[in-house]
Amino acid sequence: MVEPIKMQSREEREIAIEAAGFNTFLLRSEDVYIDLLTDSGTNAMSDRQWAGMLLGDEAYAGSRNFYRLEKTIQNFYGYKHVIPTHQGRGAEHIISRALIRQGHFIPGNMYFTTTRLHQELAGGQFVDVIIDEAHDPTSEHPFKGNVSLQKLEQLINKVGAENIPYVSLAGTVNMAGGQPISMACVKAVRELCKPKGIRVYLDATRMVENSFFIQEREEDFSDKSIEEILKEFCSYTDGAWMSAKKDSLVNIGGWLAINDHDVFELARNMVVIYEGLHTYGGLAGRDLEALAIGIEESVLQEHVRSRVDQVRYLGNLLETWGIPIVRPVGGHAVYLNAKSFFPHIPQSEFPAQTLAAELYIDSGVRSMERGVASAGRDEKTGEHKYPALELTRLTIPRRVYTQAHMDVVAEAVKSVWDKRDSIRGLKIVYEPKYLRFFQARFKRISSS
Ligand code: P70
Repeated sequence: MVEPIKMQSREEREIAIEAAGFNTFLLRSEDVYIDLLTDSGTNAMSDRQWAGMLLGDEAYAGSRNFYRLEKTIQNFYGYKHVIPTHQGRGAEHIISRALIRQGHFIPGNMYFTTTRLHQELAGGQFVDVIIDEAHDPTSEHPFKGNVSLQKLEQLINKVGAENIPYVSLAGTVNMAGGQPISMACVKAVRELCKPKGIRVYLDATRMVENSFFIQEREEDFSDKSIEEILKEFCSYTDGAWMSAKKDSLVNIGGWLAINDHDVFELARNMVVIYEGLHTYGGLAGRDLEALAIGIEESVLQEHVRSRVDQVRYLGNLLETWGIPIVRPVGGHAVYLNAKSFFPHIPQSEFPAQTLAAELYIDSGVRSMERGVASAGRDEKTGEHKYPALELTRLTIPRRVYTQAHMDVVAEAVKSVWDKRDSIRGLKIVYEPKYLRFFQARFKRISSS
C-alpha cells in the first residue's frame, strides 16, 4: 500500500506537539512525516496477503481460515494447540490469568510493559534475570537478550520452584534495544527448569528476527534456515504468545500456542470470555488468512536480511556522526541513548521523552520513548522507577520505507544532535494509572 505523506511547517508541528502534551502517542498520524513510532501493525501487506483477505470465511464458528492458521503455526512454530487473539496483549492476559496466582514470581529477560502489567494484574511479580550486559548500551555482547542462569537459579532457590509458574522469555528483547537471545541460552534455561517442573513460555513477537541473529552469530547455525532455527528454538519452550502485528506482517492479530493439553483447555475456555470464540479470538476470518500468509513470508531469508540490514543502515549512519545509540544495532529499531544525548537533562526530566518530542518538532519524524516514562512508578513508594536504559526508539516498519527515508531520518536526528545543548527537559502534568506512557501529558520546563 502506498500513502501520500505531508510535510508541515515547524510552526505547525510546535502547535501539534503542544496539543499532544509532548507525547508522540497523542499526535495525529496526519501530522507526522515519517512514522517510526512502532513496527506494530504498520507493516505493508503483500499482494498474496491482500488476495487472502478476499478469502475470509466469516462463519462465527469453525472458519476455514482458522484451520489454515492453526496448521501454519504448528508447522512454523511447532506448538500443538493454537488460540487466536485480537493482538499480543490479549494472549498475555489469558496466559497470565491461567497460570499466575497471588504471590508468584515470573522471571524473564527484561520486562516488557504490557507483559509485566498482565503478570502483575494476575497477582505475580516480574523479576528481571537478563544478563548485566543488557543494561549497558555500549556492551558489544552478541546476545544481550540472554538470561543469566545464575540470577535465575538464585531466584528459584530463594522463592521455590512451586512459586514460579513459568519463565517468561522474549525473542529480540524490546526494552534492551531489540537484542537477541541465543539458542545455547534457551537450551540451558530449559535444562535448568525441566527437572524442577518450571515451564518456559516465549514471547514470540519478534522471534523470526531473533532467529536471523542466531543464524548470523551463533556457531553451528550459519547453514540452518530461519525456519529451522525458529522451530528448534520454540521446541525448548512449552508455549508462546504472539503479537502478530510485528514479525508476521499483518495490521492486527495475535495468538497463544500451548503444548500442555490441560493449560490449553483452560486458556481456550478463557478466550471466550475476553476475546471471542476460540476459532476467531476477536479477529475476522480475513485477518486470520492474512496472518497465515504473513507467517510464511516472514521467514524468507531475503526478507529478514533486508529488513535487519535496513535498521543497521540507519544505525551505522548515526554512529558515523558520533550520535550515541544502543550497540549492537537490534532487529527492529535503532535506539538513541538519550542519557548520553542530553547529559544535562536529569532522568527525572524525561530525556528520552524530550528527544522524541524535539525530533518531531524539528523534522516531523515520530519516535517513541522507552525510558522512565515507560517504566512507570514503584507500587509501594509511588516514585518513578529509573531504568538504566533511557532510550528513544526509531522503529522501522517492515516493507514500508526506503533507504532514502532512512537518510532523511538520520539527518533529522543529526539536526537535533547539533543543537542538543540548548534543549531543556519536560515535567509530567498528567498520568493515567496503567501504562502511563501511552496517555501521559508533559510540559516544557521553563528556563527560569
Ligand atoms: C511496540 C508494540 C508490543 C509487544 C511487544 C512484545 C515484545 C508484546 C507486545 C504486545 C506496541 C507497544 C506496546 C506497549 C508499549 C508500546 C508499544 N509492542 N510483546 O511498539 O503486543 O501490541 O499486539 O498487544 O513488543 O513495541 P500488542
